[in-house]
Amino acid sequence: EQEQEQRRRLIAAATRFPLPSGCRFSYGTAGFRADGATMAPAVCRAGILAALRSVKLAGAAVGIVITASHNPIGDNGVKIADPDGGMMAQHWEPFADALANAPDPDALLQMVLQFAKDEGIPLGGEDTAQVLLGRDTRPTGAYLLDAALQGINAIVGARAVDMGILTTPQLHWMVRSKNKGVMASESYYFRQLIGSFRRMLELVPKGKGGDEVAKKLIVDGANGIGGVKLEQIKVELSGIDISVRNSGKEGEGILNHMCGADFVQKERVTPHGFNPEDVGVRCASLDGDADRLVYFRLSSASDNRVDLVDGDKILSLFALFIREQLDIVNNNGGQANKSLSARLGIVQTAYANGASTLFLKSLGLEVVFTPTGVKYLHKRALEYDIGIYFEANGHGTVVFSEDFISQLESLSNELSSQADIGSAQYHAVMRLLAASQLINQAVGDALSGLLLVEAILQYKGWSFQDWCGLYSDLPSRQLKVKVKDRSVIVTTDAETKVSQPSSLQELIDKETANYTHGRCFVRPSGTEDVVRVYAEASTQVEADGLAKSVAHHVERLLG
Ligand code: G16
Repeated sequence: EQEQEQRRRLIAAATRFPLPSGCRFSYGTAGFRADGATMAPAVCRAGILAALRSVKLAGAAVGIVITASHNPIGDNGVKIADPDGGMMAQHWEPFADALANAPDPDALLQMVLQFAKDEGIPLGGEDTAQVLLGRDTRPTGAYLLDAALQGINAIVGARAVDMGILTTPQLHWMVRSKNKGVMASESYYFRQLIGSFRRMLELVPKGKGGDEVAKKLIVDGANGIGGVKLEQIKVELSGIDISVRNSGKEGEGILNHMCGADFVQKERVTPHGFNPEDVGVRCASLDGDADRLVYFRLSSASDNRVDLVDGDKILSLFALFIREQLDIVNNNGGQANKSLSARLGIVQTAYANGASTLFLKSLGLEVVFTPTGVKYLHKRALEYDIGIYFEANGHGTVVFSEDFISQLESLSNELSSQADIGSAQYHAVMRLLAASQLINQAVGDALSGLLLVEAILQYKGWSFQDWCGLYSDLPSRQLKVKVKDRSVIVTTDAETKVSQPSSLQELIDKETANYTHGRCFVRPSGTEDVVRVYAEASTQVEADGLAKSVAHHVERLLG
């Protein structure tokens, strides 16, 4: 009987959201994305998938976020979070693709039954799955939430919990918390952010920070959910004076349009809502679902260019801070039982500015590369005791291994029992502990990243200029090329080389050789229907020239 009920529900859900002919979904860099109005079949099926994933993992909570992040307001998308709060395990992506593209209800039913059999997923039980859902502020969000709920409910025994309108990282945090037995509520998330930020500020050495570091910060909320949440908590963030622009309030503007982290990082100009009075003030920009963060400063009142601090420089600031705390602990301690052993690793992608990689390596840090996509970087970062990863576009976080956190806890206990709580060593341990609580362990989170940046600037007594001047970015240019079928481009070596079509790589090499410090690569986007071209060279004119000539080859070869 349960089996019949299971079949009936799957057929009903698939019938309710039929796949239009000619429609093809692909689980890309960050899940399925397309025009929001066309997304319901994929979102419903993502609901089925998430519920199956939860059943497979013995009922652990799994997450669904309905968002198209930095993309235009008309787009929407869906991504699935695994029980640890990270992205869904990649070996389920082929099934995700197949399910999303199942041509009719019957094919979908057979596919699910076969997959369940192959994977040993017991269907038909009671209370076998739970899925937490969140969505951003897009107008198609409510409609797609309903599609996701119907997908989840198509699996017998699955329970859906709508967590409301959230930033993407909040939902990832909630999934992780739920499975760790911590309260998975927004108020708990805020309490953790506010509490650990306060502790970080209490640990700023006297004489540093203080009044030397400007407390004023203007945040561009991209007219998305991040600005809304920041408005909610900013009064409780003593120690900084935040004003939010593009906060998403009625009349302030359109989501991600002429504003937000992607716009500022790519265009390097002032976002909408800023004016000459803001020249010199430290500013930050979030994207539509607040999982990206970049900083900037208006250079002058006479034009709209900005000095940009991108993900690479945020990463560099975090790396310097963490390394410094480790050095304080280990140099002061001397005795083996009072030191910390930590493998610190940095993860970047091909988009990382070459100057940032040189800077990090000059500090003696280990730097590794992965393809684009948080799902790759995060996984690689988990291989270290402390893994710091960032994409240049502002996606990133710092992950601490459980073993390292235990080391910190036992060292802090030991030092406090020996009344060493005034020591520099104890303070450094406490700073690392507070940072590990502040920065989101599940995924890159613009709000927690912003608070960690602010706390570190105060700790170091640094101005925006001090930070920006860590190294000079090599001039770079990113272009998008529309082609007939972007999937014909296949890349290798963490996307630095094209393997198919092979003639394309030869052309890129030939062009690059014409430029001093030239570097260039192309890759198909996993979130938009375009091929991306990235070029770096010793002057802006050269970087532009290199990007343009390679874009031209892509256009010519792929139509
Ligand atoms: C997503 C991913 C990022 C990736 C970006 C662009 O960001 O989470 O890791 O860098 O897409 O990817 P692509 O170049 O493949 O289009 P977001 O902010 O849109 O979720």
